[in-house]
Amino acid sequence: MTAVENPETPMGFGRMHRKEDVRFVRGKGTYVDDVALPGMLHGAVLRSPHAHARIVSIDASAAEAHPKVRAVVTGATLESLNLAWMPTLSHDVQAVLATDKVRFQGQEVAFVVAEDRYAARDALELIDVEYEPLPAVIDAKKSLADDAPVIRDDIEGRTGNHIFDWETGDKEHTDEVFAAADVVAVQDMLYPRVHPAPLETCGTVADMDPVTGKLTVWTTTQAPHAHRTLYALVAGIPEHKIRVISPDIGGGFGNKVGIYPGYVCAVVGSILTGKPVKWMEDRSENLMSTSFARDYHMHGEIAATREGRILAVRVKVLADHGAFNGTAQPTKFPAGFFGVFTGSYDLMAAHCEVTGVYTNKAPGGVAYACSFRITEAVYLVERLVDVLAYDLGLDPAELRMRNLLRPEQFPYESKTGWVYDSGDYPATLRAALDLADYDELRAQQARRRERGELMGIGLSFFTEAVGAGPRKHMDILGLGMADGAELRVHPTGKAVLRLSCQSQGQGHETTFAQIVAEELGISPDDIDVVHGDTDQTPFGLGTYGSRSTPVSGAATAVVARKVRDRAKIVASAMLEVSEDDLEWEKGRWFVKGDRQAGRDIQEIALAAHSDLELPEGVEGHLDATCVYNPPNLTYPFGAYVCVVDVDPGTGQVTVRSFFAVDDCGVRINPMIVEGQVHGGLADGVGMALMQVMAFDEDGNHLGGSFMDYLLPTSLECPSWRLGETVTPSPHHPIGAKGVGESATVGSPAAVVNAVLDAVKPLGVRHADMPLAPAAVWSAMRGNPLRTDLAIT
Ligand code: MCN
Ligand code: CUN
Repeated sequence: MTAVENPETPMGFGRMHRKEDVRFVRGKGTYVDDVALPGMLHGAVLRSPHAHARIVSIDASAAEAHPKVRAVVTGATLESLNLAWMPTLSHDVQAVLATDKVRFQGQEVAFVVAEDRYAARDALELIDVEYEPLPAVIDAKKSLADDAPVIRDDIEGRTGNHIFDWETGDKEHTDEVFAAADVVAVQDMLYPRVHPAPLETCGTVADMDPVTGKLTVWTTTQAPHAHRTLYALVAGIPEHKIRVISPDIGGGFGNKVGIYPGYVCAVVGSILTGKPVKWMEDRSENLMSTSFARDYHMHGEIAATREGRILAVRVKVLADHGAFNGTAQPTKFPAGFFGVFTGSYDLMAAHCEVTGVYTNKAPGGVAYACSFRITEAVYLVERLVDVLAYDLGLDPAELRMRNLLRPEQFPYESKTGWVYDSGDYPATLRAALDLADYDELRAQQARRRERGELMGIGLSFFTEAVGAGPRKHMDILGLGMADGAELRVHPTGKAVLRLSCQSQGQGHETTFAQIVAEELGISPDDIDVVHGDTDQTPFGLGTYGSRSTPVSGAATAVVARKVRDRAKIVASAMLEVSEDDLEWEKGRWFVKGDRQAGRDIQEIALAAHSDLELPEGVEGHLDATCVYNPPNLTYPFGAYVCVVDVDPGTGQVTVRSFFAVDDCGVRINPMIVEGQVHGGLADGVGMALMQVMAFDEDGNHLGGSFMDYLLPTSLECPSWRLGETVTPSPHHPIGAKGVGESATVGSPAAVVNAVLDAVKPLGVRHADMPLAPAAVWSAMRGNPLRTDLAIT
């Protein structure tokens, strides 16, 4: 890790300690669970023990009779309030509390509101639910069988588990290119179901004021405004009577984008009792029932010439969406951003088909530091390139170098219609190979192989698409993807910036202040960033798909520039010169040719609040607002090299070193960017080597605790070695691209490629994640495992 070179606050971009850490390192953050209101009650959720069962009856009378219980909410209660079903962010509907059937293990069946958390939990035991178990569909591959039980029989006319077919690219042309190609490499691969597992689980404190009719909801959400709109639409509460507050968040990683039944139940509990109600899930509940990611069964094919010129990629995907997530993203793109599966290469043709299916698992396919399916897309193409290298007997670095997009091709429209904004890919790959001393690593590998040691070197090159974004790509609830920013400079030159995005640990209070500092020359220490409160911030769709810098960051730069323009008018009045005679240098306007004659931003701010006479039609004060509607996504990219050692006896993988060169355009705070990359690389090691949400045949969830669902720790991670290249985004006001999910997206393929490179002498061409010792050991013996069903 690079040390913080400049601990002093920079007047703009550069390394600086995170402002929010002053409270975090002292344990002074305020999380949802820290919210305590007078008279507050506590909720607990009763969950289904079955993956698939008909509900015969629910008898809550004993629970209701518990002296500390204030209310028991069931699906029937919700039906009477017209709240039994809620829309998911992906245009499907989910039962808030099951009424007819339970459709995954852990599904919400009833909600108890009691005087304390313990009583609420105890009372759950008193609810008598009679179930009639049904066969469960766990394997996506079996969900389409004629005799598979229909999971979503609540949807009229539904006779099977097939949800959608989606395709992109030119099938005919792709097939032609494949038919004429010298070489076609084919590989089936699974990106198993994983869970974001943030440190803080999900929860809500709901407070419906019976007098004013105002509902205040403290909740763990990455998108407070989207949640408010959804509450308004579903519950019929006027939007101005809802305040969603997302206080400090202990990690989101996509887990806190959606709305969960527990949130709605807390709101209903507060409406029914007239008291504030807190619901906080525990770890097992979080792991069992909240948003999952991946679960993509991919069949990939790559066509090339004998010399290693890649011509085309063809893909078929079976996407397991669990029980309630009809589409991963908007109806336009039911496979999310999987369309970027052409990766970073100059292809002639590409085509993919995705089939989505329901299974008896928690709603899946949403998010985990993923940019909505780009993780799967990058993994697929980066594995295919390695498989091709294996078949052709070529060095994977050389094969990538020959086929990467060239700088003069940007802006580049991919064969599936994505317009990559900027990049110099060969330079970034070269930087990573140099950083890793690639040739020396290969020489060392050859020496070790002679000694019977299994050392592997794995590469990946990824292109991300972040900053949703134009409606062409994405919308939620029919809303666009513009985000607002408001900037107010106080009379003494201190400022407050209000944003619609929400930090879950990314350091927004620091970096967004740095953007204003860069534009206006006000110290970041003098700028407060307000977010996470719908009453205090402008509308916008929040933080996911690494969109804060691409969208809210752009809004921040634009709003600061508007303030600068206003400051110019004030300065011209102060200096009694024409605006045309003024020139800006960071923090002040001065008279061209006379640097002494100028006014700094603090003087201007004071004057703007005084009785200074301004030109006709110009208002006083120094404020501005901006709604930024991004013209395109931003496309960060990077090249990763991973080095592993595999124990020939046990299949245990040790990640010896990892070299990562990321290009996210202009870096606002390089220290924070590096932190984001470190976290994402750890995620990648976790997914490649140990994380999987497995199920047994009956749909029992086998990952309900961190004893079973394994997360990487510092012991499994090497000391990351980072490099950078900087290719600004041409359409972003400060040239920045998002970076929050880059390393999670890009690194799993590098780790898997490294492990497979290590066991290549044994003839292993592919094995599925997670490459836990049993999986590697089995692959080494020619007997690959189906990891999502076999490993716990
Ligand atoms: N940044 C920068 N220069 C750039 C790009 C980004 O200094 N060129 C800074 C940003 O200003 C911000 C941070 O890096 O402080 C991440 O920025 P960005 O890439 O815009 O991503 P978001 O802020 O929108 O964060 C979302 C992204 C997502 S979608 C997931 S999932 C994820 C991630 O961020 N979840 C995280 N990183 C996380 N980090 C932490 N600690 N916790 C999570 O839950
Ligand atoms: Cu895809 S996880 Mo992040 O977008 O919140």
